[in-house]
Amino acid sequence: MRITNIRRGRIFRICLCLLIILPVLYLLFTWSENQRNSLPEVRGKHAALKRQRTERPELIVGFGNFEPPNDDQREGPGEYGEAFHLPSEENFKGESSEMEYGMNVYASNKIAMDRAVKDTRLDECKHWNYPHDLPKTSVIIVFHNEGLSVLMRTVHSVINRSPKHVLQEVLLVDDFSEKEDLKEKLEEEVKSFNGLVRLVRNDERGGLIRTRSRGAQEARGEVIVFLDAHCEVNKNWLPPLLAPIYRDRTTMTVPIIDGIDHKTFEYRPVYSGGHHYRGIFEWGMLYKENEVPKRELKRREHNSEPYKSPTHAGGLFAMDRKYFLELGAYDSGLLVWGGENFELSFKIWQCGGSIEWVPCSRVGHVYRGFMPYNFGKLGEKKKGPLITINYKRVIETWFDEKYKEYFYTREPLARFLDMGDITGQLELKERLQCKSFQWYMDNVAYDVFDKFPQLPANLFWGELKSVATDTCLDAMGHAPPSIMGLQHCHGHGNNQLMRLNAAGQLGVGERCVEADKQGIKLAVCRLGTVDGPWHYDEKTKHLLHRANNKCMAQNPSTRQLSLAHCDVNDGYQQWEFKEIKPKW
Ligand code: UD2
Ligand code: MN
Repeated sequence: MRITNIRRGRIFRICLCLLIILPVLYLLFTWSENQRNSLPEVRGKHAALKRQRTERPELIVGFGNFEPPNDDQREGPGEYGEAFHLPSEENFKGESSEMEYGMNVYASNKIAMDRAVKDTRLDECKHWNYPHDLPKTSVIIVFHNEGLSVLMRTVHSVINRSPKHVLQEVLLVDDFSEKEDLKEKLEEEVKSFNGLVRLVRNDERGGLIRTRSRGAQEARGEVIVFLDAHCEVNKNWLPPLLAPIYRDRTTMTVPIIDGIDHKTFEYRPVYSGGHHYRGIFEWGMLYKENEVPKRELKRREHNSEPYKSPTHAGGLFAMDRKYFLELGAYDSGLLVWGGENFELSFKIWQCGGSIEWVPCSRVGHVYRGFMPYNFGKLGEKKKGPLITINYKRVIETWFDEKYKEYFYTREPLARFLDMGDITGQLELKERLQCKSFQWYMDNVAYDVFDKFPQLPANLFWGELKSVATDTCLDAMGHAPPSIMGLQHCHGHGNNQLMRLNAAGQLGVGERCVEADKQGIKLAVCRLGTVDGPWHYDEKTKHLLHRANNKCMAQNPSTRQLSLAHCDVNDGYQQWEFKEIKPKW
């Protein structure tokens, strides 16, 4: 085809125009992006700052760049985190709200939404400069049937104590609450923040684990921070959490949790004396804390700097949003509550990330007296204790074979539970080429064994039944130290399933059965030990306390348990282990 000169000229002009217009459009676009993302102070320099995230926090002589002024003189109930006691004529109302929420919401209603709290940080924390262009953050709060004033105090504290340019939004995710207060009233509250607070609601109960994953999907910030719905963040809590993520997007950061009293809303530190603690676990997968080993502390120059931790309590942490999603969010097979903290921790460490606890970021959390909600329909579908099912999923995915046995020795019931399908989880582990659990134990959680050594094999597991009275040794639902009793045998629950191990330890859950002059007791097992005083003789059916050379006996009239001189003819000294075989 021949192209005429006129046509050639036209094509040339079009090309020329495009050559001029396209770069101009590109420049306009990037300029507006920069405007959108940047602070007034760094505008212009922003292009250079954008991906060069090498800036480190810096300890300075004066106050740090995000350090807020002192709180003005404030007066009122609960100000500065003081305990608030209801007048006695209102105690009844307070107590009934405690029954409903597991905390005194009636008292909370009288405390200002934006009250001041005690600054519980190390003094040094006031003197850090943090990078100015910290990633925009969505604070996600999932809730189910929480008290409105407690929830809103969480929101107010976040908004008042976070740098404006960093806080993308507060995202509230309602996990199918039924409480009237959490309907229109909450919506009114949300509106008053002019878009900074967003509310989304589940169409059915998802449980906290799935609801958090949904929150992460919905969030718009580069970083997500999860908080429980009954928290108050402390001064300058956010920049120190974001700084490690800014440098390395595969770091999860965890604030130090302070306690808020569930009756008086007193705000007080849980840890004292400037010691640092970190999250670990025992082999039944109960969450524990341990003083940070010197080896870890020594990696840092200053005492207020973050340090590495094997795991975390679960509720409060910050993470790069995309990284959280790349790791598959939480295993969606985990139900409602429990174990998700381990799942995420193992996944992060084994698949190349890390967890840091941040001393300069403090957040108060109301530890409730009891769990005020049930697991709804989600709980009914499953046979057996749901939390143990979650643990089983997690350890079957992340533990090596040897370590799985540690778990089943401590929690024999778990062998019988149906954990559902974990192929998706195993595939993810494969795809991300995650390291072994042995690597994690050697390099990260090496202090676990000091506190919780490997348990010797169980000789028996099940109910411990009195031959004379057909009743079973029972922890009676009391917290240790407490007296053990006898109850009719029912073969389930945490109170009657006993383990006698090859080293003579008689255990119920994580507790140990011991004996002294007062009787047979449930005690906290001595940390770092796995042995015990008991020997079971299958012939005589005696449970011998070796140190005292006496046998466990039952008083025929009072039914009380004690140690007595061993007598082969005394039926009240005879015990049988009845193995449990749950049919699930
Ligand atoms: C701890 C964690 C919690 C979570 C849990 C284990 C802290 C301080 N708290 O228990 O965050 O990791 O261990 O799973 O580390 N919720 C729902 N749907 C539900 C149940 C709860 O949205 O079905 C909400 C609830 O309103 C609250 C949050 O999830 O905002 C955590 O629940 P919690 O406060 O009862 O858990 P907690 O603190 O006993
Ligand atoms: Mn909580």
